[in-house]
Amino acid sequence: MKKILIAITAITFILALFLAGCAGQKASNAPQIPSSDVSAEVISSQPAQESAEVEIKDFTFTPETVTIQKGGSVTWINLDSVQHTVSIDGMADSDKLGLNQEFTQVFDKAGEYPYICTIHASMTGKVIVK
Ligand SMILES: [Cu+2]
Repeated sequence: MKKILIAITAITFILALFLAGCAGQKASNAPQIPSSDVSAEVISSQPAQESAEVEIKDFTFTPETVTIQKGGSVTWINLDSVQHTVSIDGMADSDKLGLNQEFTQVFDKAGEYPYICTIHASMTGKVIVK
């Protein structure tokens, strides 16, 4: 009985692979959206996450803009040996963050929150809360 079950499982598996192969072939024959459009779509339609992480490295916030959902949080981590801050206008101001130090802020209201590093005015970023 066990052997039969194994055989059925194996056949099902092979059949599934075969069907997947056919489907793949069909898809490649069908008219396709140019791959450049696909990647653009992926970037623009990236769903908002509940939380995000921003790396501070080489005097840059990366990614410069993050989109999160209401109630989510953003955590910044400083990967520079130089100190930086995360100063969100009218909301929060991290202390000076040393190497590998983190700062987390929760965002309860939808909106756009530009922020800067008060030590290096050229360092800017934005949190979009949806
Ligand atoms: Cu800085």
